[in-house]
Amino acid sequence: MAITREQAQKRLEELRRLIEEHNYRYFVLDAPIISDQEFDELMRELLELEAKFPELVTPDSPSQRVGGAPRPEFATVRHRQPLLSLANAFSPEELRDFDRRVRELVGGAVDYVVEPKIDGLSVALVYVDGVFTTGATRGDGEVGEDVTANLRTVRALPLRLKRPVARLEVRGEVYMPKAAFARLNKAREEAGEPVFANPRNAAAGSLRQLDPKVTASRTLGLFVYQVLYTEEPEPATQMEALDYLAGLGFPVNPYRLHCRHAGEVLEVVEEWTTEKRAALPYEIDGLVIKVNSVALQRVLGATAKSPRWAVAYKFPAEQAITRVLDIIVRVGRTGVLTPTALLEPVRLAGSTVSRASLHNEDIIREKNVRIGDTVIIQKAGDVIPEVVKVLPERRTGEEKEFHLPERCPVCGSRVIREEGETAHRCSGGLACPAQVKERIIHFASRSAMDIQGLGPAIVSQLLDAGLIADAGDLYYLKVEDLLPLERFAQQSAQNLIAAIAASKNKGLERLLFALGIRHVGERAARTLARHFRSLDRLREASFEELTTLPDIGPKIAASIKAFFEEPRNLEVLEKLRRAGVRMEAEAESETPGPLAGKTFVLTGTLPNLTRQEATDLIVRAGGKVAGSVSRRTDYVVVGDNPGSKYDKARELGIPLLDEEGLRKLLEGRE
Ligand code: 1X8
Repeated sequence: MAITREQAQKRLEELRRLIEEHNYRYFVLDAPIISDQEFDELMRELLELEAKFPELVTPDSPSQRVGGAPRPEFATVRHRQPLLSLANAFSPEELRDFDRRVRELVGGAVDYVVEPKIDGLSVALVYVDGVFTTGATRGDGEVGEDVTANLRTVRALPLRLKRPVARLEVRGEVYMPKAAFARLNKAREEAGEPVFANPRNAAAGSLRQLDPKVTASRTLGLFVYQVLYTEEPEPATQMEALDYLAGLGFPVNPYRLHCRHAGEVLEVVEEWTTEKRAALPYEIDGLVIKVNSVALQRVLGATAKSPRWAVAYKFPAEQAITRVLDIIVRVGRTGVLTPTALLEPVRLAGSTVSRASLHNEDIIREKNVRIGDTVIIQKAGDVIPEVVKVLPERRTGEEKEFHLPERCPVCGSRVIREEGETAHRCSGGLACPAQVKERIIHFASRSAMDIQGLGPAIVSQLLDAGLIADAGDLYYLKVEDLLPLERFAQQSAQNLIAAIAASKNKGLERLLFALGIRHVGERAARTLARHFRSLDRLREASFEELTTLPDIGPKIAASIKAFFEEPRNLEVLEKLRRAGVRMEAEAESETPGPLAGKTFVLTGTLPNLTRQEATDLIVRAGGKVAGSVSRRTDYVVVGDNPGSKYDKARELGIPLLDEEGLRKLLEGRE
């Protein structure tokens, strides 16, 4: 039955209210009353209705939480009042000093509120008529970045307040929970991407993404703790302000303590330092102590940098001293080598620690960690212990410097480090047991060799049974090998063997992609296949020749060279060749381009074409572009201010072309 626009409008309003209510119960109150499936069902209905009536989508619709279109850069937002930072107190004595100053300035007794100091990123949120309209980072305190679209993806953030306050501005902290931080860093380490040093950086990195979909994929939380502006009567105390914010639907940290005097504050601080902190699912780096009365806050005012009515008490970092017994190297499934320190076991923040990540060789050099060193360790984000510093005064002279091995500890292939990267990688991707499973899954995948029926589970089974050790072995499998395995019967075994055999003729382009040469995606594989037309020619290509191709930059070229220099990879290629896997491109069925078989060299600036455009035109017409002039060069294309290639061409008597001459050739006019 067709639904009218009016009916849709009404149902949409209802759905939005329901979904946000359940969102609130789940993410703010932590007390859901419906199942995830029921919630998904409401969301699905909303999305379907909005798809039918796109003009009815509103900015406060829960559908907007999935992340909108990426933007080229952030707009800046000037804060209505500066978002100040807090002065720090590093000891109970400094807290007493703070209290003494406050009492002197106000001339009497003062009560305080103590709140956890969330290790995240400060944001200012603006609501107009109860609807979330703008959110900005703190920035330098005066001007921040407009991250509204990213903030919408934070589930705890109310898109609509429980009451339509005409205008409301609040301050809060966006953070990444400890578990989400650990998960994110693990994935990044495996992917060879730099890890975040702490949850704060991870939260900041996630919120300052130009693509809101990336933010949406990260788990972020929010606590709101300050009213910057409201058109309603202002709360008289910080305790009331927190109740006020909670009443509007904001997530407010449940740990807030009213203390009647500094003595109580110190007791609370002691309790938090020793026990409470470690039990929280998010990182806090201290406590915030605020004068409770807003009137007294006004009296106290602020210095240029921070309010006089609040202070941040910083916890001492949880550290321990131990010894580095050894440094071992793990190889991840993408080939990244990660050094890990094996430690003399020691108690730290509620658990026994016996290893610490050293991340990469740069960090080992920077901290100058040697095997045998006595070190201070600490738990970053209370999740991954890390080495803070070495105690050089405890050295005996027996300590040994550590270097990452030149050969992969798992397969013995050469270890390489790409320019501009901190990660070291094993270059024997095709044969390295640490990586081989992922490699084979990729090799068999749909856009690669497209071997039907060879998914992750079967690959694991074949590896575990010792039937294959690399992708080359697939082509030597027989039906009888598979029959004893679980999940295989005569028919399914025959099907798989047939699918493997059929993949031999998928062509060079797919093969090049399937090999999983780092940085060689489908596009680069196509360019390489069209240009070189055989695996052997590609293997012999110089770095120079590779980089003259469109889409092939120095990074890809270096990675191709490294791939073919690794004997373990060549062994796998040899297996593929002997099995009859086609390693040549098909004969072009189309008529050859007008420049087929001709080699060009470019020098100088052409009037209407960039170097890349000229290269593309020549390659597309079947020609080749080389980096230097030799007797085998057919034409040199000369622009303004040509270099020594021009002189060389004249010396060798190679025909010269200007842009117009090149165009004539391309069009077959000459
Ligand atoms: C920073 C923070 C404050 C609070 C919690 N976490 C923070 N990171 C709070 O007041 N509950 S206040 C603050 C600041 O003023 N710089």
